[in-house]
Amino acid sequence: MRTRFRSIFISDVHLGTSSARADELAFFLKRVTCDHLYLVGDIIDMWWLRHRWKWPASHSTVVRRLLKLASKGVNITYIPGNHDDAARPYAGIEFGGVRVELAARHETADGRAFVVCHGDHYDLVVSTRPWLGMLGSAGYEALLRVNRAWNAGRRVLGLPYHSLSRSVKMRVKQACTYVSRYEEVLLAEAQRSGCDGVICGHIHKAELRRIGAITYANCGDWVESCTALVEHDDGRLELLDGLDFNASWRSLETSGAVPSEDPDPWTAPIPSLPFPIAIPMPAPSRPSPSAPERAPAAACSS
Ligand SMILES: [Mn+2]
Repeated sequence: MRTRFRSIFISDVHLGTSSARADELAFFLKRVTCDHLYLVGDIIDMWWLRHRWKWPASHSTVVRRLLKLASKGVNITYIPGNHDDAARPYAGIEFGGVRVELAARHETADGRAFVVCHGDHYDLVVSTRPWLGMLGSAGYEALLRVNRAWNAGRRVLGLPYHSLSRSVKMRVKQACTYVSRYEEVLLAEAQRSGCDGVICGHIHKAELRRIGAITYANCGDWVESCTALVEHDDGRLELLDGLDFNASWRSLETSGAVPSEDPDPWTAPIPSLPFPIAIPMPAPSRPSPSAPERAPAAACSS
């Protein structure tokens, strides 16, 4: 049993960093289905992987569940971002049902056209000193690390999750002007290309807003806020809080209202084998007592 959408857009997962909320995303991916799934960049953080390899099992689970959706007929479009730019040369190629594109054009069920792109190309247009160059840098990683410690403390006290890094970021005035400039530039881009809107990621700030005739949608991220942009069957777009979505699924499953998912066949514990394993073995052939003894090797050398 899965929640159905027409399309799902996810960005900025940053697999390969300890900040990726891969457990939550894996849980989410197992409970949704759709016709179109767009991975809107920065899915795998190749920048970070170059420095420090961090790949817990949950990160593989995310990749596997994506491939599983592809095998079930979901059209997956992967638009690499700046952190997974190493995948950009593969644009136009399909791997395991996942099509790589630099940007895409998505038409909603109600006939609106959207430009789908990661959005990092507009960094330079937006600012001469791109504040978001920090994303992926040690500074941002440190902020996320503080955020994890902060939330571990809150969990102990029984308090809900609160993104410290997000509130710090949003208080920085420079960041605020950056975000609004970024949105403006992408809106202008959508208008210029004759589309009804733009769907992007990159700045880790989920948004769904209509400005004039143009819609600006940002998928957010799965390192802090865990958000996904979804399109319903009637073409209506909605910003989904992944943590809320997962929480309602968890309560349905624990209450027994829906059958709880089987454990992943790949991650489920391997059943123990009966030991000793009963494999029929041929009887060992023994030399007959009449056979002559082989001469010792030393005797041959003379
Ligand atoms: Mn990015």
